[in-house]
Amino acid sequence: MREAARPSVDVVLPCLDERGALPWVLSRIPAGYRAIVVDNGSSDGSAELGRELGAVVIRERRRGFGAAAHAGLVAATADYVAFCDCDGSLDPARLPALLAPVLAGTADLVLGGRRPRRGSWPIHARIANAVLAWRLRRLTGEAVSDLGPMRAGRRAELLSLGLEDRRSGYPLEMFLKASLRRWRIIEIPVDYSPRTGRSKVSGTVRGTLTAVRDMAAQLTAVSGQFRSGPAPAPSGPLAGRTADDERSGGTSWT
Ligand SMILES: Nc1nc2c(ncn2[C@@H]2O[C@H](COP(=O)(O)OP(=O)(O)O)[C@@H](O)[C@H]2O)c(=O)[nH]1
Ligand SMILES: [Mg+2]
Repeated sequence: MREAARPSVDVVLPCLDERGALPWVLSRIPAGYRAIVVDNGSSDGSAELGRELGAVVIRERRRGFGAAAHAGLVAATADYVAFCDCDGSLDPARLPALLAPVLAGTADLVLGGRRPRRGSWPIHARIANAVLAWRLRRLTGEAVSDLGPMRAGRRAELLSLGLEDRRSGYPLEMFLKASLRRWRIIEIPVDYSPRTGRSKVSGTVRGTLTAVRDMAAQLTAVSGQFRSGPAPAPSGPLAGRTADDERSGGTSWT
């Protein structure tokens, strides 16, 4: 019973009209983990379905992947937090493999490096992703092949990064700030399957342009800091929750 009150791992699932994928995604959440579906204004009944299927559902009114992901991080209470898309492209059953190095204390941030199956990625997304990963390797020295949305870390440390992007730059900002703080970042391969339902980012021109713009802004903002050397690792106990924590600003529990 204690485990239900305080899960070991909270899984943040940003969700915008993912009714078709939710049953499979939630059925794949590992035992002892808690699913937090962050409904980002769905009009297809995702929030109600998520609740029916036993997930914690919170609402985030501000649109944007980062707004949804961050609202989930702020709502989480477990010591460990994982992120996973809610579209059926990534299997939550893989999460314990990502958590293992964090739990063992050998990594601070674990990224799921996507290994695309046939049909899971339009060609422009595949190319853009490879170019981005190459730039990130050069800039940061981290051995990453992909900047995927599936990841795991410690809640207090993730909050202490003070992430500000609320759209498509959120995963990149997390990676860059973690690298600047000299976090131990590792990548673990994860299968990437064709999503269920309609894509909101890489499958649309508007979503792709927004993602490119958001990521370019993140790179511009921090690349100077990498050139002048990584920031020293924070000393003393990590700050824990940030000023961004208050659950206002559009997030509400349902
Ligand atoms: N793009 C986008 N995705 C959102 C938003 N809110 C929640 N999401 C979820 O974020 C995840 C990633 O979006 P997705 O459309 O799969 O992006 P793609 O994988 O690049 O095609 C999905 O689970 C979406 O439902 C939002 O405002 N914008
Ligand atoms: Mg997707």
